Amino acid sequence: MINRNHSGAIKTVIIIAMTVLQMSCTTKTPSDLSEESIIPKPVSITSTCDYFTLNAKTAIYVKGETADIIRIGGFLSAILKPATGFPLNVKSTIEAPGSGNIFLMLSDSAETRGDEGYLLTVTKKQLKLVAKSPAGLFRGIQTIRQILPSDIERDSIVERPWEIATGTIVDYPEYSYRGAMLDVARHFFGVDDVKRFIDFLACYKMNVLHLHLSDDQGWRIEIKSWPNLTIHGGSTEVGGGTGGFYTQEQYSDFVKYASDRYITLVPEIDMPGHINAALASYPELNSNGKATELYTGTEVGFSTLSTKKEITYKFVDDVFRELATLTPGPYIHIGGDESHVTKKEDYIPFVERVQDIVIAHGKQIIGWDEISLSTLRPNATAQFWANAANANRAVSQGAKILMSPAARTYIDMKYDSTTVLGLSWAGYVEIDSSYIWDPANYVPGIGREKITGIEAPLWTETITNMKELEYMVFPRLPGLAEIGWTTSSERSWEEYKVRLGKQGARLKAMDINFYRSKQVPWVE
Ligand code: IFG
Repeated sequence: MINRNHSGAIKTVIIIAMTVLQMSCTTKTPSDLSEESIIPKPVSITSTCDYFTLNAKTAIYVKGETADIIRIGGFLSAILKPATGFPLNVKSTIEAPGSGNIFLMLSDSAETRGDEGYLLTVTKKQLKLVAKSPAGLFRGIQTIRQILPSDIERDSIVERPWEIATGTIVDYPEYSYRGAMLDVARHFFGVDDVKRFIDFLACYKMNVLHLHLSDDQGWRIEIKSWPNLTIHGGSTEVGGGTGGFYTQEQYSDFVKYASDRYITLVPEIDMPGHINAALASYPELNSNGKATELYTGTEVGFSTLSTKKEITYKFVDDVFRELATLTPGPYIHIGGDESHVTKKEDYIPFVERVQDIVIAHGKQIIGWDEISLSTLRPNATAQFWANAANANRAVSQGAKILMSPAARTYIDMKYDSTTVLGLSWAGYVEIDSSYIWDPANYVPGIGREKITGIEAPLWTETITNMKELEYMVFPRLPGLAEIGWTTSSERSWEEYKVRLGKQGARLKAMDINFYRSKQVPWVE
């Protein structure tokens, strides 16, 4: 017999227990949306403890008939088809579809914040994705991928139920510039490799690909007014391999591939240093009128354009005119790093004149943080990589900062002393090191309001192919993408490493050769 005085208390305990159980979604199928491994971590997730089932009758309805929304529907269909084997036809509609379907639509409703925000609502009857812009829909599709079983990433049919936990996700990014850089100059990577790299960025909602297109060891983009830059300057690479280059047609192909994924391409022609490939291609660019030898080593800081020769500025103008025409994005990266043999009194006016040339061709400049030695033009961005004084000088001139601290974001750094690939001049960068930091307080004086975002450079002195690239990029890239997307107060290493570990099966299904760090509880 329960003592009457206690029955009320017991009733309360039972009600609380039921509520907790309901919230923890105890059924066996994937019915707790908040338990899914989504990277970057969304702003908010509410579970309703049921599940939506994808089946052969499911269609992807898009509201309206714009090319963007049709293409995005097709993109989702192309992701879901291989492993499910379902038709997943894309259909245009003006009103909400019937039960069992996917519905994508654009809306200005308050809940889909910003250019890349989205609202994902999954009920037993429908999966609905709403965004203010096509880019927001595309970012939301990456979340849909991640709340499906990791088998969805396989490229052949997997016979299994395709269930998605129900609930609501409201999401939008912290920073507007969330990117990675691929150095295709030290070792050349072909168009298909660049496209796979773009696929990786798309999966983790990154929106910028910075291509380091020229350096001492190679010139990788065809410039029609200076053809020998690629014919000769593109003919080798670190280690003496055959190198390679992109024709302007190939470059335009992956610019479109990137823009179809709402990824902006930022091309970099590094100058006045890191320029031996150009100096080897054209004697007239050298102060002594003699072409240098092609270089296949890994030293830096030994080359410079002849800042006092007028032909240098014709070269710069021709290169950036052609590159600006090929680049729909707002930025051109002028490099500016490690110009150790350019006198400071020559470097400063050179960088100022190059900025004016890029601006004359309708683009905004980004440069490595040394460019702040010069007077920066309006809308300039300095990419912080090693020198806090340079970054502060840039900010004092009103420039914005793109955060790429080498000790945190350089994914060419070895994980630890046993890593065969990579360099270690900035220290070892294990998974925790690349995750446990906040761009907004990493450099004293560089506050949140000065920062456009974050970028993870992959330098390729020691990286020669896609499998080696994947080993260095994963699993650090997802964490860096999360730092760009998820506000720092919502991030914690202890929680993230478990969520990352759950992506192990997904990375495996995508055939990504990732480093299985012992810091992460991998679930494969
Ligand atoms: N620093 C050089 C890169 C590359 C890198 C390798 C910058 C801006 C070291 N410049 O990083 O060319 O060699 O980690």
